[in-house]
Amino acid sequence: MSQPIVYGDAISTYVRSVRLALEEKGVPHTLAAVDLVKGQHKEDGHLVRHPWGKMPAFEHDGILFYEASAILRYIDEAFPGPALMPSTPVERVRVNQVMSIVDSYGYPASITNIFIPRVLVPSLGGQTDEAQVEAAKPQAALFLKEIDRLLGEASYFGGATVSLADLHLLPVLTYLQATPEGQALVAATPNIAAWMGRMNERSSAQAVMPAA
Ligand SMILES: N[C@@H](CCC(=O)N[C@@H](CS)C(=O)NCC(=O)O)C(=O)O
Repeated sequence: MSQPIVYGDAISTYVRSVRLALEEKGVPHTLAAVDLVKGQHKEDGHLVRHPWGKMPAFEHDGILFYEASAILRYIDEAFPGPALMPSTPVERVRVNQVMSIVDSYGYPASITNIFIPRVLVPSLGGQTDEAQVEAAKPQAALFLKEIDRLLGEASYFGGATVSLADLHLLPVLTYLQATPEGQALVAATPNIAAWMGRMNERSSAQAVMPAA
């Protein structure tokens, strides 16, 4: 089996989720840099990998595909190492539900509408769109409330061991928590705050998200 290639930028949440899964499985991989800030994901070289001009794209054993949740499930199934999906239908539906919540509601509220205007835009010399951030706050609060409810008292979203849901969620919450709005939301959900502490102690998180 050849070493997989992740095409993307190390700062991207979805790239991070894929690399976290590879680390959890103990799979060495290559990160082929596609610079997000420079917009290389919109250039022809990357559009052949991902026609929507997003990241990550993933290559393994001569096949090339994209969509982070599909890549995550592939990694879990194609490589040996600890299973990242739980074994019972009830646990599996929880994992799939959380992954879908991240994609449909969590990422747009937390990253597109809070982290990017609050942190990324100013870091590049621009100004935060306060109305954009303000409008996203109720959705971000609902996101935290729901994932808190879904985690409950469990250690991880799939139960006793780390799952794809945990790896899909961690990079998004890490960036959300880097904003004052997100910090307040995480602090108000102690189970999620404790889960983040557990996740950040993992060697996978330390390898992929060194600043976390
Ligand atoms: N549906 C895609 C979304 C990927 C995505 O939105 N990636 C972000 C980086 S975290 C991106 O490429 N943003 C650049 C853009 O939207 O122009 C997936 O699940 O892989």
